[in-house]
Amino acid sequence: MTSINRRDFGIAVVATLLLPVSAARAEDTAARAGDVAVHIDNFSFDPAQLNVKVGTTVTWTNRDDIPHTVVCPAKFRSKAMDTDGSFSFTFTEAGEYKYFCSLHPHMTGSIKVG
Ligand SMILES: [Cu+2]
Repeated sequence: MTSINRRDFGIAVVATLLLPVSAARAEDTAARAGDVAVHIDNFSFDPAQLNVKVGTTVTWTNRDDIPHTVVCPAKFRSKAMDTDGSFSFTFTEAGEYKYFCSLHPHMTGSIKVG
């Protein structure tokens, strides 16, 4: 009896803990003021084009198993990011920011800030 109750309680706790995590993942790619994610996957930026508001922080995360960088000349430059490595930049000025991977220059993306 006691063990069954304890098991039910355990499942309820796990379910409660999982809920906020899956909700956060669903919003991962949505444009949120202050925090936007770009994933690097299969030699491309996803999304490659983004519109964000001034003050937004964009975080790039490398999901490939080889290193990539994020470079916007005279604006920002990441170090080589290994798998699951990330780089963040906060856009404080309006404009169009074109960037690329310095290791694979055919990988390009752009962010419009306004
Ligand atoms: Cu690259």
